[in-house]
Amino acid sequence: MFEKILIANRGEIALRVIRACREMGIRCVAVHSTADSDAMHVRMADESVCIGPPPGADSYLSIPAIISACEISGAQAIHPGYGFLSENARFVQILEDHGLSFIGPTAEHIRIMGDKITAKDTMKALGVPCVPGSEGGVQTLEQAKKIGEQIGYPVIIKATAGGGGRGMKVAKSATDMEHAFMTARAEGKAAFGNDEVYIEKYLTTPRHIEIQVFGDGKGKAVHLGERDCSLQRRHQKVFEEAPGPSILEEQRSAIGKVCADAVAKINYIGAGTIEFLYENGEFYFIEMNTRLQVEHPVTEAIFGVDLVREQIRVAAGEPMSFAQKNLQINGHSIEVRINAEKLPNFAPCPGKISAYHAPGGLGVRMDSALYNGYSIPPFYDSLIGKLIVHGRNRDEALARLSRALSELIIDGIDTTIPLFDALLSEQDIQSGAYNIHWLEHWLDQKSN
Ligand code: MV4
Repeated sequence: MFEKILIANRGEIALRVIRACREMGIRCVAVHSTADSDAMHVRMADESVCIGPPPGADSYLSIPAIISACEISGAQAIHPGYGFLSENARFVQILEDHGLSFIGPTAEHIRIMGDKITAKDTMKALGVPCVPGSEGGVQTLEQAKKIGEQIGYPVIIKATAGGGGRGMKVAKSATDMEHAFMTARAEGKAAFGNDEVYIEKYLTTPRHIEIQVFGDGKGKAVHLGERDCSLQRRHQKVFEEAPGPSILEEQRSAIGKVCADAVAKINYIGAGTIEFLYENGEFYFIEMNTRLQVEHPVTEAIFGVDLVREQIRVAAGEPMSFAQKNLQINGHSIEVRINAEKLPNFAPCPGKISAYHAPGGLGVRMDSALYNGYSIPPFYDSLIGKLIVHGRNRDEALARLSRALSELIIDGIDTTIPLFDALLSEQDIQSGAYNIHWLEHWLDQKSN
């Protein structure tokens, strides 16, 4: 097992990794920018290294700075958290070439899943159901129009280097195709330096259901059910739950087995998420994320496993501590993301925390790096905490969420907390009747 791990991240996810390390008797090194000298992850780690000025590009995204911090501190492995370098194949390749361990998948797997066409081709060949669409990339407008006729409108044109909603354009009919095709290509070129696009049937009212998978890198893999992450605003998740309110046990085990078998076959190592659109009882693969996700705690809650501990174990060459037959769902879990943002426009709202009180009690987990008197710097993501609740069933989880929100105090800045009080009083949220468009429609209605 590793003796010392460097955490190439900040905020709540850095604390999450430090906590797993501590329980495993592993020492941990925090890295931080000059804007984060007072951050909780620096205080909580065993040691820390300053890696550069405030902008992410010069600190948490700086490969030389992070590798230097590894050498200075003698860390043998790096946990990337989410965001920053977590899905950077070039970074992982450099670590592999220098004998440092990356706590995550191989550079090759990150590369495959980072290109959405290659990801889809790979998953399709492994028997994962995909959205009907083009075979690979589409080079010309003529080809695009032909595919539009074949699969039927509406269609969506997606940049292969995109993902997370960037470089996507919907064409409602053949008339829209030229504009949508050209715009998606131009956005792909501008944002990612890659103008290759592919086309899919546009699903109008799906849910976003993602399957958590975990592999040992040696041909064994399991699934840990699904999360419903349909409640999003501008491709940012706001509220996530597990299990999905619309998913039946037979469907869960069927799609879960397909996903586990697929990642087992490619010797995938560590945590991964296979994203699907789910409509009329069918799953359609869209993307795979090769990292630990923000919303992983809802899966941890219902399965009673520590996903970060397992990531560290398999990265060190140890076996996973569970097999599929040991994984049973217990109850229901919901996460809400607390952002330093001002409603109704979700404008980033950094500043000084004048009072902080975290909720507690049975079935409540608050993952946050906040403390009383902390100043949230303006340079990074606005996520400042995740409130995760667990109950024996969905109604109990909802009641517990409402109770926990009533205990939570974050003063001095604006946050998304009031959004959740409002959401919890909505019948559709109470019954679980929502899709990927529900939140934006609801926010639109509220503002008019
Ligand atoms: C789609 C789609 C409908 N049909 N693909 C958005 C982000 C990226 N991960 C994929 N996305 C979508 N792909 C087809 N064929 C609708 C979306 C989409 C969406 C997906 C998940 C959660 C929220 C969303 C909001 C708008 C559009």
